[in-house]
This record gives sequence, C-alpha cells and structure tokens, in this order.
Amino acid sequence: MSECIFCRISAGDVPADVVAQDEDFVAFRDARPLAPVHLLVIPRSHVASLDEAEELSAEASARALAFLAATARSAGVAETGYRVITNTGPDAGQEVMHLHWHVIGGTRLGGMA
Ligand code: DGP
Repeated sequence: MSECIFCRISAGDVPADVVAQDEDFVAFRDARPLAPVHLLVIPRSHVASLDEAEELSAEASARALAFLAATARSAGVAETGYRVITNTGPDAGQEVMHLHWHVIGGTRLGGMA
C-alpha cells in the first residue's frame, strides 16, 4: 500500500470528503480549512509537486485547469471568486508531497502579502 496519504485518498483507502472525481483527478475538502470553501484537487497519479509536472500524462495536464474550474463552479464559488494555490517545496511550506491545488473561497480573501 502506498505511504502517500493523497494516493491513499485517491484509492479510497483513506476516507475523505470527496466532492468531485473523474479518471484523472479527485477533489476533496481540506482537513484544515482556511475558508468556508477549501478544497484540494489532486491528480490520481503520484507526482510529488509542481516541479515534477512533466510526469503528469499529457491528457491530465491538458485537463487540469478545466477540472479545477469545474470543481470551483460546483462548489458554488465561481461567481463570487476563489483562489487556487499550489505550494511547491520547502519555502512554500509544502507538507504533502503529492501535487495538489488548494481551491479557496466562500469569503472575501485577504491580500497575497
Ligand atoms: P500543503 O502545505 O500545500 O502541502 O497543504 C497540505 C494540505 O493538506 C493541508 O492544508 C492539510 C491537508 N491535509 C493533509 N492531510 C490530509 C488528509 O489526510 N485529509 C485531508 N482531507 N486533508 C489533508
């Protein structure tokens, strides 16, 4: 069994509040939400971070942005707005070494500084 927690969520071996999924991606609620809507979108295939994005299949890469947008739309934040963040590496504080996008919204978000 994989030791990667997000691989285990993708496989259904670890419970998560999944809100959307298809053959390439899973979206689920972050365990430590920073806002009323705080989702994580992951590729099913294990890619450690954005720095290894070339390891994603060409099809998954091509579909990633559309899946993110559809996930935000289905979470009800497309009209009010949302933020997508990918922490990459130590200076960004990446905790889970499986590429993921945070989709955060449902409130007026502060500045980026
Ligand atoms: P990052 O710093 O970008 O690697 O953030 C990792 C996020 O993943 C953090 O906001 C908490 C969340 N997280 C970590 N483990 C789990 C888990 O087992 N389940 C869920 N739903 N979220 C998790």
